[in-house]
Amino acid sequence: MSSYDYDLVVIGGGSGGMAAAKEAMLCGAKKVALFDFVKPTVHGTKWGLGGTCVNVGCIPKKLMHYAASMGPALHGDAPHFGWNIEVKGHDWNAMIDAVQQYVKKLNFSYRVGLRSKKVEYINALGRVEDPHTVSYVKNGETQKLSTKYILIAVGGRPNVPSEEEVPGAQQYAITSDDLFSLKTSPGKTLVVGASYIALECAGFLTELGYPTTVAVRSILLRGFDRQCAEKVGQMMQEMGTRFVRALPTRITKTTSGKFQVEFSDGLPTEEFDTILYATGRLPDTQLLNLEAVGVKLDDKGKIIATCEQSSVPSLFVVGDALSGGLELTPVAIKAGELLVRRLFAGSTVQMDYHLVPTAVFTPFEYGACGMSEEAAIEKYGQANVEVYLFEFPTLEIAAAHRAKVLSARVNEADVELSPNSLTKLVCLKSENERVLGFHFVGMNAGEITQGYSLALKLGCKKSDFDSVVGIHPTDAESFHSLAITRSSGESWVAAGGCGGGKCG
Ligand code: FAD
Ligand code: NA7
Repeated sequence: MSSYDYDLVVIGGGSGGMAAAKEAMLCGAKKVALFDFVKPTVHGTKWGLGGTCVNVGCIPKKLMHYAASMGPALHGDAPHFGWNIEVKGHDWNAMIDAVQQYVKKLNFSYRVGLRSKKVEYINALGRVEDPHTVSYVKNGETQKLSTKYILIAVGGRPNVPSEEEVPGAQQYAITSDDLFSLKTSPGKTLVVGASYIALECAGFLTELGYPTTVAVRSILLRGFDRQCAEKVGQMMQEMGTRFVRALPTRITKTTSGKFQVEFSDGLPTEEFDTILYATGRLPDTQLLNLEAVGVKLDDKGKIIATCEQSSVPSLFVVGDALSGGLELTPVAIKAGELLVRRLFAGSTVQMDYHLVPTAVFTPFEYGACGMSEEAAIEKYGQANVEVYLFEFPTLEIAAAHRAKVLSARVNEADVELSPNSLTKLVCLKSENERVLGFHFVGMNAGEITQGYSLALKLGCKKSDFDSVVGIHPTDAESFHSLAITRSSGESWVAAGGCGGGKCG
């Protein structure tokens, strides 16, 4: 008989925590409790069970990406192919209702999921008292639970510069935590930050028709392949997003309710309806009392762990709060499930954080698995890395003659978009061109990259790609006829042709 009230107490009911709690019950744990509590944003936004992904992350983001992608298709492509429809514009509130209704449905199903697995759900802030005790406050009274294991899965929250750094930012700016349930349409928007969250939000706001400016501190999509990151930026710019290399230095509210932004680098002061900060996220570990019980944290407050086990042996961590991890939902879920299988079902399988595929859901998506060209060269040397490239327009977009939105502003109406797809393989010469990095910028890059990540996991070579017959006409078939190397000095931009294919 266990001397503890619980086998496992999970703090945080997001992607990792929910998955681990339910899996623990399937693996033979007798009693599992899960805490989830959402601290409202400075604007009072809060949400239900399920954590960042379902409420203020992947799910509403992907739905808005989809909603937004209909804009260019309806305005540009549809009339070209004979559709006679009157598009009166976009109703922000209708979209928010649709998205939030779906999120609420998911919140409900997540509660049912916990109940059906007999996980006890406690809607309160959990705090670690000692390596085997978690406390919380209920009706003004402190309650304590004893447990064999504690799993921290508290995720993170957006980090906005302090009042000293950028006066007005904390008070007036919203973050992704507010955007997906915003009650009024954002209007003219300034997005600060150049990571995937910033670019995804700027991308869908632009496509929905809101004039959107991105304030970039240094480079786009740090950590990703540079050529692909620049391609994402180029396509966003052509579709109407404005990029400035300057940052807000002060934000004030005008009498008309707009926000006046003073900028660095000589950029003139400008008014916006909405300021969205997407300048990174910090782990939500401050209120957990972790250092007092001996848990080692890194300089961002993330938990340092080996195989998800912290410096306190009974305390584990998965998801965004893990130091050195990857801030992605499927990573949190898999790490949580594998961990509890080891704790309760005798498994020895560890989480593999390598070759994790990921996608950036910008208007033309970017999917990647493995190393960027820069990382490969840094590790293996320039002479040992070969890069195969092809840049081409998607068949349907080329046939629709989709025009640059940017061109309207510079009075060059009807200039067609540049080739919207970039196909790229980064290969290791000394291992028979083993593919180190798979990269695709284009339509449905998320779907395409998921499939190819299996090939990378299996250690595929460039010759394996060459041996596969493509599906015509698709963008993905371009991966099976890649012939132009960076070292050849030839242009990798298609001259004519039919999308990703080789015909013609
Ligand atoms: P979370 O899902 O963040 O859940 C943590 C939960 O713990 C929260 O509900 C929090 O309120 C609660 N909590 C915190 N402290 C306590 C406490 N003391 N007591 C009780 N409860 C507490 N990932 C992808 O894979 N694909 C995407 O497309 C994608 N898009 C994203 C878009 C945005 C805008 C954002 C912000 C993130 C996105 N992510 C995406 C990342 C993904 O959402 C996270 O990696 C994932 O949610 C992390 O899961 P987690 O379990 O670590 O924590
Ligand atoms: P990231 O990846 O840390 O990105 C933060 C972005 O915000 C990045 O573009 C930063 O520019 C920018 N930034 C950070 N601070 C500021 C300030 N003060 N002003 C302007 N711009 C700023 O965080 P995310 O949350 O977007 O991504 C989290 C994880 O997702 C990340 O770890 C990856 O695993 C994927 P910089 O490049 O630093 O100049």
